[in-house]
Amino acid sequence: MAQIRFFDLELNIPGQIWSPNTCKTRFALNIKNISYETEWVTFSNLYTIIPAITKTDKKPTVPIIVDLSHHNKVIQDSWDIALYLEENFPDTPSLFHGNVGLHKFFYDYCTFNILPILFKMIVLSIDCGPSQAWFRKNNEAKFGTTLEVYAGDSNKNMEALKLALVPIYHVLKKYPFITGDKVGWADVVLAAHFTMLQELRPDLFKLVFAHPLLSAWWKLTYKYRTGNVPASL
Ligand SMILES: N[C@@H](CCC(=O)N[C@@H](CS)C(=O)NCC(=O)O)C(=O)O
Repeated sequence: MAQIRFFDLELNIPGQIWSPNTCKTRFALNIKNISYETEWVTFSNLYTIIPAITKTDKKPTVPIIVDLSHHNKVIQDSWDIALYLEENFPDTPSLFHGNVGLHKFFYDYCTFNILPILFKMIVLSIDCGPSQAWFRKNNEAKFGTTLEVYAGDSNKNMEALKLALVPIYHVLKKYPFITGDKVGWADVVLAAHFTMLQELRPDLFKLVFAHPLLSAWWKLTYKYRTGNVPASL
């Protein structure tokens, strides 16, 4: 039996791994070699499925996990899940390597400086089937404008992304991983965000990952993103 039940978000392609927040939990579980089973929810049904499990009045979001190996404990939010896994699975590879504050800083850096640009790049490519009208209405209310206006100018988005990636290139010039010599939470965060771009705008992903430092790092993180070692290794 799996140790963890993990709730992920499905668009219109069953089993497509794309969501930047749920990928953080998926990749963290992969790094830690913790076994898990995936339950898929959609933008429409997460509002009924998730509160029935979390039993809180917190806004329903994914990821959540149910820890089947620790009395079905339920945790919501990718950051809280990472902290929980680190504390409750101490014999597995570390996500933070003793520097949790630094990882929180990088997590926030990406959340505020990289994810919003990537979201603009993909927002018009999200196909969530029956939830499409809900997705548009919900996000247009959140952004206070149409999705088309929010998406903005693609050249400007690309320039902004290049600028936001500068400190990351500086790290990757010296170290194989963002975390340093070992993979860690910082790599999880960036890989999760770029998985969204790869799945929803592969053309833009190709352009960004033409950079040799990023493409070398992407190959190194393959097994943590997929839970597999590539056949060529
Ligand atoms: N801070 C949360 C954010 C979770 C989040 O916003 N998840 C999105 C999916 S990527 C979601 O559940 N959205 C549902 C909605 O906005 O209604 C985390 O890191 O887990």
